[in-house]
Amino acid sequence: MAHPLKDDELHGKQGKYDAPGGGWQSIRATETHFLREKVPFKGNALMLKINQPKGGFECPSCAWPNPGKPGPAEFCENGAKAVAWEATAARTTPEFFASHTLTELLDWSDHALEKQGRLTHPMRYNATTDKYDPIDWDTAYREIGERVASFDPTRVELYTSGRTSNEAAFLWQLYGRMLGTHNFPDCSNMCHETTTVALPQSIGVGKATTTLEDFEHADCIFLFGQNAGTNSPRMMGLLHEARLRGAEVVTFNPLRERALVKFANPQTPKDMLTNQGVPISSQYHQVRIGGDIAAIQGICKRILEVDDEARDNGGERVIDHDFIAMHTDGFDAFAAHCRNLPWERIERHSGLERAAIEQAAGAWMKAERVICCWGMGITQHMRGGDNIHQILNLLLMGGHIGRRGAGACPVRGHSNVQGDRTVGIFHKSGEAFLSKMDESFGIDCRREHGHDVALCCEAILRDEVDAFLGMGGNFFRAIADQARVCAHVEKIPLTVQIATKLNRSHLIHGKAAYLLPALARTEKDVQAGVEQTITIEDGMCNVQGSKGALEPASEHLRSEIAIVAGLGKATFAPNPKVDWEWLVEDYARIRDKIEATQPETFYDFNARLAATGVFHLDIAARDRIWNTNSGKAHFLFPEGHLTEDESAPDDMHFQLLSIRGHDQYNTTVYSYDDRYRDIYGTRMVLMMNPADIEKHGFEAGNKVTLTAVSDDGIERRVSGFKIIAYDLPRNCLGAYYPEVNDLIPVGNRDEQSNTIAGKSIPVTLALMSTAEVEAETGLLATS
Ligand SMILES: Nc1nc2c(c(=O)[nH]1)N[C@H]1C(S)=C(S)[C@@H](COP(=O)(O)OP(=O)(O)OC[C@H]3O[C@@H](n4cnc5c(=O)[nH]c(N)nc54)[C@H](O)[C@@H]3O)O[C@H]1N2
Ligand SMILES: Nc1nc2c(c(=O)[nH]1)N[C@H]1C(S)=C(S)[C@@H](COP(=O)(O)OP(=O)(O)OC[C@H]3O[C@@H](n4cnc5c(=O)[nH]c(N)nc54)[C@H](O)[C@@H]3O)O[C@H]1N2
Ligand SMILES: [Mo]
Repeated sequence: MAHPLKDDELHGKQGKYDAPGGGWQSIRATETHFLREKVPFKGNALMLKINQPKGGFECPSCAWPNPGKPGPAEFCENGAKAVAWEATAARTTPEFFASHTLTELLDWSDHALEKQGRLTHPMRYNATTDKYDPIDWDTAYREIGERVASFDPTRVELYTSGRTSNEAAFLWQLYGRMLGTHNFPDCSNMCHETTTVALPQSIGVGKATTTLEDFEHADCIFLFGQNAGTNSPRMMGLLHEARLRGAEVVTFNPLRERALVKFANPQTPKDMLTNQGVPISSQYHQVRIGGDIAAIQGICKRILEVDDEARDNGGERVIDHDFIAMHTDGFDAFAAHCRNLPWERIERHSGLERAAIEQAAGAWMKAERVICCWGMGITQHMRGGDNIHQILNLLLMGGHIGRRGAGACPVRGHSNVQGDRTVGIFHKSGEAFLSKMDESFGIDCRREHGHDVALCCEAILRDEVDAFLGMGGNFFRAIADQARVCAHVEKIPLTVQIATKLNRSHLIHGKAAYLLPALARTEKDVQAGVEQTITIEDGMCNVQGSKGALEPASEHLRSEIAIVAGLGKATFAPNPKVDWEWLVEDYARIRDKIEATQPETFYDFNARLAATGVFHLDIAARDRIWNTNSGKAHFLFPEGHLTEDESAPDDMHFQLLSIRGHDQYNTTVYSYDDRYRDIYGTRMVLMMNPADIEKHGFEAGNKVTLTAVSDDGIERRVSGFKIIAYDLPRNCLGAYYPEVNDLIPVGNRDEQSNTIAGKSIPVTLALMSTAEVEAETGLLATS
């Protein structure tokens, strides 16, 4: 690529003097974050309890699984940040709320809000003073319960963020179903819902078919749209090991993510002595944003070419035809589609050269065991489901499902986002589960489908929501079309947020509003005199116990489970089959109920938990049992797509992707630095290809306004982003989430699953005038 800037002037550069991902900087960062939160780090017993199967707590950060035999310090830099952030010595007390109106707090940054520390008291909004006042729990339960019970249940929304335990999530959906709602917007609707919907269409199950052990046997690992170094750092150890034993790692990502280029494993003495690290990706393909369908079909085309040639010349076949014949359907149509695709189109749509795609196909053809991993770069697209189908086609062509060392590995986000869905947080639950719920609790669950995140936002926009209750998370900051949706929230009669720290969603409130502080996962949860264990399910389907180790941040905190029970008791007339207090006294009783509603999945739940502390849920596709309509795995592809020019890249607008920085957990901003991308002290940057900067008459350092391209006639723009030169494909831009969320139309989502398309945001750019920049600087100076 011809850059007007030299490589060493690029942000995120990866020249030979650059530090690898991980390494000493990672250890130093871990200590710094503990110090900042005034939590002692050296010899900290807390960190020795993390991710241990019995008696330890599960890291509240990502969903990457624990190894079979966890090391004594089984955590990563970003897990440590999450723990330090939760274990902070800082407190957001009633005195804090007494001295700030919510209007005033709205001007604070996300970082400043959460930095106040842990919430300590239940609070109720006072419209006269525009402040939160303390309230006692029983009054809060009673007032909320009475209001909620008075509404039309189809106008009540129950949001869930993925840190919630299985037990809390199960009671949460029970609460909703008793009410008569099926509106369960869930953070997965902005995340891996695409996977949950598309993967079963291909192979009959919506979860990973791999275990960690498979990674030890893989010859070739594809990484599509996933930044493991920041978002699932414990995966890096496995990739590091895979490379050292000669496996190929083939990455498709518009950005050169530092840890995927080179990584020094903090657990490996040699890496730490030299601070050199190991090259992680043996091939790095900077695919155009949204270009993965073309890239993967190109790989498949190449594989077919080689296989056809072998067939004609009596050579060794590279496609697993026996597997295809026995286990799949749709192959012939897919093969014909790929054979007919002109290379010119593949190159244009993927942004990759034919030779690069052939090289990736070469790695696949050499390998006996292939794993494909993917993250938000695949799911958060208008054609996210099609993306996933193509990844599965690539696996199915080689019979790479149900084989040791091979499989499909969606890398999930929140530590229990997968489990929340498994136990029943779902706006489209099926009859089998609902009838068991009815039977177990003597209720009558609503059968019609309810709202996911996108439908909930649209209901808010139509002023059709009477109550919004959030179990964790930061809904009003994480969603698309933020400004538009938030402008309607003041019309909602009741908003309730259950949280650990203050965030923007607590300031954007309904006419009546409550903020209820919950125990965090790192904290001891004592009920009826006994320390309780909760469970979570990681991204590879392991269900495990977690027991907090710290004293609670405040004596007034209640567990999420106790809070739902408190609300339940205050909302409903007594029901002999739902004894809320009895359930809270011993969380094993909730697990028994989970088992009763899903006996095939959770048989012997408590016994299996007690035996080993962790068990793997059965995944039929691992045994080549395909729970699809036809009983076979399916080759699926979007008919017509890529044969027309409708979505070809053009020069008129840019595609913007929104990503996480290294010092961030979703809407939680730990600091303004992103070490891996060489960006320090600010998040208001726009990553842009140097040749595009020049072509459009900008200069690095210019401040610009981004305007969304959409056909609904609504103007969406965000300003104040500083252009930085970055190594990413032409016509592609990168910026941080949630800073750009105002730009994303709520209608911009995956066609099949409704997942917000946070990685394909068509935008145009305009230079800010001097007056605009000055006005903005003035604003900053006064806030
Ligand atoms: N420390 C930390 N850990 C986290 C989180 C966090 O915020 N901080 N968040 C958690 C959550 S909820 C989630 S869902 C996960 C998210 O983890 P990731 O899935 O890694 O999420 P993103 O940061 O959004 O990064 C997506 C990656 O996809 C690439 N990408 C963007 N568009 C495309 C495309 O069109 N094609 C391809 N091939 N690649 C593309 C981006 O360059 C980026 O590297 O992490 C979880 N873990
Ligand atoms: N543009 C764009 N938008 C995106 C994304 C993107 O990549 N780009 N990513 C999407 C994705 S993948 C996701 S998952 C969503 C995230 O959406 P959410 O899950 O709603 O957001 P978080 O930022 O994870 O929520 C942080 C808050 O959770 C609360 N919290 C933390 N721990 C606990 C706990 O143990 N209990 C309770 N009750 N509360 C707790 C704290 O108060 C904290 O402020 O954002 C989505 N939005
Ligand atoms: Mo996520």
